[in-house]
Amino acid sequence: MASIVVSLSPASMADAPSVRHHLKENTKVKTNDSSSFLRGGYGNAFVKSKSFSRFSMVAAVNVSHFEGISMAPPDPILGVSEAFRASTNEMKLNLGVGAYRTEELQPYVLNVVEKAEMLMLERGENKEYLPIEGLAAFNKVTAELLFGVDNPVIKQQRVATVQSLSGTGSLRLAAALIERYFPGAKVLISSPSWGNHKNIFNDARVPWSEYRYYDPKTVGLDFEGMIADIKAAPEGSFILLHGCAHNPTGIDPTPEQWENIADVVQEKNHIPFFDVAYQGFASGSLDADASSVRLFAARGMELMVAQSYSKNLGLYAERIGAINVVCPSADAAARVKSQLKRLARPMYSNPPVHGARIVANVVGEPDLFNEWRKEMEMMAGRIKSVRQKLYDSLTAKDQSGKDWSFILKQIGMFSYTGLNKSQSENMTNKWHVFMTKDGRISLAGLSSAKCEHLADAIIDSFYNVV
Ligand code: PLA
Repeated sequence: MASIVVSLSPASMADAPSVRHHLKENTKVKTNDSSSFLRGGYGNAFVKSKSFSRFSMVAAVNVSHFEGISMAPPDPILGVSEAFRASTNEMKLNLGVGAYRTEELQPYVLNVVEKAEMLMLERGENKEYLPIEGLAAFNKVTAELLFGVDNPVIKQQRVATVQSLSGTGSLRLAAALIERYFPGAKVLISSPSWGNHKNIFNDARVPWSEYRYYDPKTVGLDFEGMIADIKAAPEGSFILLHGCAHNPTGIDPTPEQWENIADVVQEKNHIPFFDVAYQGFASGSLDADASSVRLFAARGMELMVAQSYSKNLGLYAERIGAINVVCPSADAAARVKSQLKRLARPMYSNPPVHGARIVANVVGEPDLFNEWRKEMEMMAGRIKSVRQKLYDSLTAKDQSGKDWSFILKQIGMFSYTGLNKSQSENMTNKWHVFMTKDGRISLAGLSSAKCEHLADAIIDSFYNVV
């Protein structure tokens, strides 16, 4: 029910003592017709003003514009961190979001990042707006890091690179490009995938469907299903592929399987759309983790790649990444870039500079670059060692003979445990292991010291909860 406030301005009140007698200031008049307020585009509280001969009456609409908005559910991934922060239990462990922690379970700022920041301070750099496409030095090194400096797509200037708001913002910008220039084109997303992929395409009004990816029976890749679904997609679809360290499964195609995927994508005239959120973080090698993208580029295909520096440089909160579109010519790349800029301008105008300068310094300076590679190997190595330790603990504790070796076959910062929703809930409610409800755990948030506790929690949840 809406209410109307009728008020009189003091000046008119002075002129109209008899009216004042009947209408006190802020008299509320109730009405049922809330729809008329919405229909009429009543943007302000004071919406209607009528002049009478001796006074002017202003009717203020007191209906709330926001009261009717319902509570959104917590984000399936970032909501886990909120719940973790709210818990007071001493044993609590946050294996929800994919964020690297030290063995002491503390956030980690890379030494190279601190060094780059010192350099930036010494240079006394300013805080002027960046151009819409971002920092030129960043755009140059980020494309080179992805494709390799000597790649023909770089040499021939066929890549349109635009700095954007980390991986998510880069995907969103690409989604906007699809919506504008490929109306009706579908994006195919792996089943399962990083949960936010669907949100991004929904919000950009880009239709999507899923292709088979994970086979729970083998705890591996459903390669035949994947190929069949990519084949069955309408010609010219965008095929969203995780460049490395598939999230959430940790299962990547083999090099031969990548070749087969490229065959089908090419055959069907699809456009490969890579999400590269973990370059160098999956295997410890920047080149190995970019090999899927380079394999497609080497075939002369047009493709898109969203990049993120959240994980590999630990720049989560700096929101630094890029969208790269490989075009058939330098001219086409310039045009595509101009359109990406045109899409970015009304969305967020231009990207932040701090993270871009860090990346440009680290990737562009040989000493820092080498140090970065070592730190990345160290991070990837720590994740691999807790992966091994978790496996060892599970096999030592579980007397049933269950084969847990799938954990060792998975790549990257996550392990897809196979725990279902209620088992995952048991992990949190009983064992204080905070994780997403799809059974994914972030090994980057695990320490060696907590492996035994985690193994106990997994075994209990797996065998005692259905
Ligand atoms: N793409 C994939 C496959 C990701 O896993 C993530 C992050 C992103 C893109 C986006 O990251 P960015 O915007 O920070 O660059 N996924 C995290 C965090 C690590 C998240 O959900 O936002 C995850 O826990 O899955």
